[in-house]
Parts: sequence; structure tokens; C-alpha cells
Amino acid sequence: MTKTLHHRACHLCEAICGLSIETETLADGSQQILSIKGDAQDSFSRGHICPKAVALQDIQNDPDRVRQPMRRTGDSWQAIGWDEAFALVAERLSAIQAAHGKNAVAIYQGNPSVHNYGLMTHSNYFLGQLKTRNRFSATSVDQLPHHLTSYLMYGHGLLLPIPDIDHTQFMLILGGNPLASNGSIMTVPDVEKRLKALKARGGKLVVVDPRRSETAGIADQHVFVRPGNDAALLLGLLNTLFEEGLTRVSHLPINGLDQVRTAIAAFSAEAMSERCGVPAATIRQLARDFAAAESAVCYGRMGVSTQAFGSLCHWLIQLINMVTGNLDQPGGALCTTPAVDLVATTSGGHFNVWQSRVSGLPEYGGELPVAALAEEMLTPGEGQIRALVTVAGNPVLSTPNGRQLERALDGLEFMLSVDFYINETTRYADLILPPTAPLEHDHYDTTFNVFAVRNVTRFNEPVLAKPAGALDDWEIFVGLAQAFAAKQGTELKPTKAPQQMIDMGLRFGPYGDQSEYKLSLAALREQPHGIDLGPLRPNLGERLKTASKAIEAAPELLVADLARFAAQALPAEGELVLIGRRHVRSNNSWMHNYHRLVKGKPRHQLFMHPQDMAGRGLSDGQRVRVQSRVGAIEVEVAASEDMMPGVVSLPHGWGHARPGVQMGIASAQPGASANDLTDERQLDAVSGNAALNGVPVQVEAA
Ligand SMILES: Nc1nc2c(c(=O)[nH]1)N[C@H]1C(S)=C(S)[C@@H](COP(=O)(O)OP(=O)(O)OC[C@H]3O[C@@H](n4cnc5c(=O)[nH]c(N)nc54)[C@H](O)[C@@H]3O)O[C@H]1N2
Ligand SMILES: Nc1nc2c(c(=O)[nH]1)N[C@H]1C(S)=C(S)[C@@H](COP(=O)(O)OP(=O)(O)OC[C@H]3O[C@@H](n4cnc5c(=O)[nH]c(N)nc54)[C@H](O)[C@@H]3O)O[C@H]1N2
Ligand code: SF4
Ligand SMILES: [Mo]
Repeated sequence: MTKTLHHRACHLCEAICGLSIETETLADGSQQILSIKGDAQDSFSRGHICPKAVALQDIQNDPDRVRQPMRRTGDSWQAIGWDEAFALVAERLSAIQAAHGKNAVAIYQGNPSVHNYGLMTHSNYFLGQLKTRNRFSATSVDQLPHHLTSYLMYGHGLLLPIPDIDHTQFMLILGGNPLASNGSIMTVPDVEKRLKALKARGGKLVVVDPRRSETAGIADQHVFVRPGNDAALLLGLLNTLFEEGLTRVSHLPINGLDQVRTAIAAFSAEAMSERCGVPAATIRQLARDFAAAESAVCYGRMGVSTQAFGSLCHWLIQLINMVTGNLDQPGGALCTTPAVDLVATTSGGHFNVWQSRVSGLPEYGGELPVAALAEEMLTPGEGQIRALVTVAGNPVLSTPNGRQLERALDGLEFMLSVDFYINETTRYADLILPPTAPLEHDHYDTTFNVFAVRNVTRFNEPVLAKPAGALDDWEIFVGLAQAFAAKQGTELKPTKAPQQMIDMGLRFGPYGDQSEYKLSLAALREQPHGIDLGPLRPNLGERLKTASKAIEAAPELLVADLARFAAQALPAEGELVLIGRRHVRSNNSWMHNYHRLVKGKPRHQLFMHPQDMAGRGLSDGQRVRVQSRVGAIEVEVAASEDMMPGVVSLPHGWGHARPGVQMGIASAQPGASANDLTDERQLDAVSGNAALNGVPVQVEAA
């Protein structure tokens, strides 16, 4: 019996905390996890950990986790071999594409893809061969407006300015709750400590949220806003900055700022107040405080991207940072200089080069908005989707109008899921190909180092041995690619292993062979606690990828959206709208099958202000029926003074009690899916991102 201490980054959320995992190897060679703790020596997370990381052992040991390829016939699943499975996929997808065209096969990639570097390097080795325009992902129920705005303004969708949280003196957060989410598009382990440090050095934290969230609870100021109307608040803010002469000249080359000034001249704080529900005096004061601070940063996340004016919001946020001189400045918003630099090595992207067949929604970077997925399956005609490949995703619980998507999945001719659970989505698959569990493969963060509040890098070896016959995600894609190419009679370019790709990325990157750091995979292997490459530094000027090599402050598409904004009706009197919510013990839809995370107080309820409950004769804990345009659910209501009156909040990712789901603990949990209420027609019109927040609903006793 030997004990080993491993160091490993947690991949479950964007905070990428360093963990210390102790394992024991028994005489028969089998391994077990003895403990999972925060790694105090980790250069970035300094020992921080949350309850989800401890559940990594539950993922490992879960008897419901699928461990070999499974084929479904009717309601029953049989294990089959890998080669047989690969051949079946090649055969079925080739036949469907031969009969109905390339676009008859669709792809959906879910969130864990970006936390798994083998999926990042190799999923396209197979999926690219399908040459379909029907590609979808979780991006369009999440951060698409961030990418589109950066693409339009800075020339690359990944040039995302990150809040310099450790050095700022004023942080304005809209629609983010990092105390629950641990931060997003702001990789920031131990965010609570860092926000408290901001306050301790005399800085100020302001949170704008229709719910007094956990983060709002530690802020100096919390401002309620009508869901979906942050653009009004941001316009009032920007207008005040211009009107009161609170702007500063930026060191960056900028085109179109005068045009912005003219375009927003009519949107004064006074004119915007009623729409967003924030007093004009508060908007003006926020602008003055922001401009007066030694350094300041405006940061918006989920709450402001998954709403009807998501792109407008993210544009305005960039502008507010820019005109106050805080863009590309310490203490403001800065882009990272990542060790593996995806911005330098990829093109900026493309937008609206083609559109979805039924609703004409624009592609971004080769993906269509997922709100269109079901209609593309259900609407007959040339180009109709007849087969689907899902990778690390659960769109039935994650995308708007999940019930409609279920009906669509039921009608497919073939479906493949690369996933290790039979859940609400994958139960419709004809074939499930399960990868190794997270701790059975190595780890490098290709994505979240790019979004981190410091420049950091880290490579980790597998913690546990790979079981005999198991394949990593990337190996599954190599197997699929080979079988598909063989079936098509096409030649497949040889590929390198993910590790070799990272080694090359490191060596050709900013800290590589040409630098004093000489980073390589071998160098990272010697530093399992990670390497700190210093604070974020101004670099945007040299990283811009626009044709003009200047920031485009007034992209036509976004300026034009102001007219759509101005034309909307004011919120109806007495209207009730739904927003989402996250909890630190939950992770989207897929971590409810572990007892240690679901025990204790229930967390699935609909939060409602007592005043709104009284008006409907509802009492705390009662079962209610929530109805939207697309559907209805039943759930328990919980009274909460933290809600803005007129707003109810429900976390997404629940509602596992559906037939055929093979996740014993999750299925026994109460709760319903928020996405049985969200509306596939409610979108940010510019990007096609789903507007999951601000959904009109009616609530009554069940
Ligand atoms: N109403 C509402 N809806 C939302 C949101 C909201 O706030 N409100 N949030 C949205 C956001 S931000 C996101 S990102 C999406 C998430 O949406 P999805 O990505 O579609 O859903 P997840 O719940 O992350 O499901 C992840 C799936 O990946 C599998 N998986 C986990 N790890 C791996 C792995 O390493 N390899 C493979 N192959 N599979 C793996 C899990 O078993 C699970 O089936 O949901 C969105 N939906
Ligand atoms: N514990 C946990 N951590 C997670 C996840 C998880 O599911 N659980 N998911 C991960 C993923 S995929 C993501 S993308 C990130 C998301 O990370 P965050 O963006 O921090 O997401 P949320 O915690 O949902 O916070 C969104 C906030 O927006 C508010 N909000 C809703 N509508 C509006 C609105 O119209 N205007 C404004 N101003 N606010 C609004 C909500 O009340 C909520 O407090 O979290 C990641 N981390
Ligand atoms: S906050 Fe929790 S889930 Fe997120 S990386 Fe850290 S330990 Fe993992
Ligand atoms: Mo997300």
C-alpha cells in the first residue's frame, strides 16, 4: 500500500483552483482517493477550494457513470466495443449525409468542452470532417455577446478585457454573482477574499442585480435593475460621463468615438431611469463615482449577456471602461498575455457569413445560435437536421424550450453522444461513447488561462491510472475521425497528441523559446503548483486585430441596435419576469448525482418577493405553477426579500425526474427545469444569443 500526493487544477468551473489530492494504491494495483484539499502552494489559488472539488471523487466512483460504449435499442442499452461503435457512427452519418446533404448532421458542444483540453485540440479532428453548417454550442446560451463585441471592436473574439480585480479601486458588477459562480470570463480563484481586499484598500464594490445576490451582500452598494434593461442603465451612465465632462483620453488608437457620443446623446440618465427602474440620481452618481476613482472597472456577465440586449450591454461596458481611461490600464480592464496564446495563433473569427435555415439567425465563428436547434430539426424541407452529435452537453436542460427540443430529438434518425452519463439529453442517443473520468487524464487549461486575472500557466499529470480499455475524449475523436475517413475514402491528416500541441503552443508563445522564461511542457511538468507570470499588463494596442489596427468604438451593427432599443415598449404594469440563479454546490445541469452536493437545504425553489406572493395569495413553501409562452412547470416557491418585486428567480439545470434518465440521486431530487419556461424566440437580436433572463411568466397556486 503506497500513498501519493498529486497536484492538480480543478476543471469544474472557471476559477481553476489548485488541488492537493492524496491517493492510495492497494496491493492489487487498484487506487482510491483519500482526500481532496486546496493546494496552499498553488501560485494562483493559494489554497482556495469549494465543495464541488471534493465531489471529484464522487464523479470517479459514481456507479451511474457510463464506462464503456453503449448502444440503445428501444429503452434498453447494451455495451458494445469501441471499433464496432466507431464503425457504426461512420456508417450512419455517412449514409444520412449521402442521402440528405452535409447539413443534415448537426453538432452540439457543451460547456465541459472548454474545461477539457483534449476536446479543445481534437474534437474538430472528427467534427470538422462532417463539414456541416449546423454547428451549435453552449456559447449561444452564455457568452456569445462578449465574443461578438470583442470581435467587432478589437478584431478578435478572444480579446476579452478582464477586470484587474487585485488592483482596482472601483468595481461595478452587472449580472454576475462571483460569490456563487466563482467568477466567469474573469478566472479568479478565491474571489471573495479578493473583493474584500478591494474594500480593505479603500476601494468600492457596486453590484447591479435584480436580486440581492451573495455578491451584492458584500458590496458597498447594491442597485436593483429591471431584468433585461441594463442597457438603459449603461446608456444613462455613458451619457452622463460625456455630458458632465467626466471622460479621459485613452492611450489607445480609437475610431468612431464621436459617432458614439452623437448616437447616445438622447439617452440621458433621466430618460433611461423609468426603463431600468433605477433613479436618475443614482445613475448619475454611479457615473461620477466611477470617473472619480483612481482606477475603475465595469464588468458584466451572464445576467447581462443572456438578455434581449446582451450585445448592446457588452458594447456599452467596453465603452464605459474606454472613455474613463480604464481600458488597458492597471486597475481597469486588461487583456491577458497567456502562455499558449490563442489570439496570436488564430484568425479573429467571422460573423453572419451564413444564417440558420428557418429563422435566418447569424453564425458566429462557424456556430449558429442554439435557440434554433429544435426548429431546424422539426421544420421539414431541404437542409432539415436528421442526425445529431452531442459532446459534453445537456441541451434539453440548458437551452430554451427544452421540451420542444425533446420532441425534436425523439424524431431524429441517428444521435451520438460523447458523454459519461445517460441524462435528459443523452437518453435519446443511439450510441453513447464515454471518455475517461476527469482525474484519469492529464490537464492543461487552454481557455481559462486566457481569462485569468493574472498571467498563469500549469500542466498536471493524470491523478489516477487509466482503466484498461478506456479512451480519453481526444482518443475517441481520433477513433471517430479514422473510421469516418475510412468510410468516406478520404485521406486523414496525421495528428499529434494534445500534450505535443501544448508543448508547441508554449514554446512558440510569449514565454517560450524566444523569451527569458523558456517555457515548454517539460518546464511546466516540474512546477505542478503552476507558474505565475505576473499581473496583467497593458497590451491591447499591440494585440488589436482589426483591419484598421485601431479600436472600432462604433461598430455599425451595435450602433444600429440602439434604434431597436429605443423602439421597445416600457415594461407592462404588474409584469412578472423570470431570471436565473447559481449556487456554489451546483454546476449547470450535471453535478446533481452526488449526495454530498445535493444534501441539506433544497436549492431548486422559485424565489419570489413576499409582496408578489401576498398579491397572489401564496405562502412560503407552497407548490406553484409557473407558466410562460412555451410551457409550464410546478415547483415550490420560497419567499425572499432579496428579490426585486416583479421578478422571480429559478436556477437552471434541475428537473432530472424524466423517464430513462439513469442518474439515481439526481432523479430523486425535486425541482423543475427553468428551460421548460425560457423561450426560444426571446433572443438578443444582434447575436442570436438566448435571452434566458427577463422571461415573462405567470405564477399561481398549483
Ligand atoms: N435558464 C438558464 N439556462 C442556462 C443557463 C442559465 O443561467 N439559465 N446557463 C447557461 C450556461 S452559462 C451554460 S455554459 C450552459 C451549459 O449547458 P451544457 O453544456 O449543455 O450543459 P452542462 O450542464 O454543462 O452539461 C454537461 C454535460 O457534459 C458531460 N461531461 C462532463 N464532463 C465531461 C467530459 O470531460 N467529457 C465529456 N465528453 N462529457 C462531459 C456531463 O455528463 C453533461 O452531460 O447552460 C446554459 N443554460
Ligand atoms: N457554482 C456554480 N458555479 C458556476 C456555474 C454553476 O452552474 N454553478 N456555472 C459556470 C458557468 S457555465 C458560468 S457561464 C458562470 C456564470 O457566472 P455568473 O455570470 O456569475 O452567473 P450567475 O451566478 O448566474 O450570476 C448572474 C447574476 O445575474 C443576475 N441577473 C439575472 N438577470 C439579470 C439582468 O437582467 N440584469 C442584471 N444586472 N442581472 C441579472 C442574477 O440574479 C445573478 O445574480 O458560472 C460558472 N460557475
Ligand atoms: S471554485 Fe470550486 S469548482 Fe471552481 S475550480 Fe475552484 S474548487 Fe473547482
Ligand atoms: Mo456558461
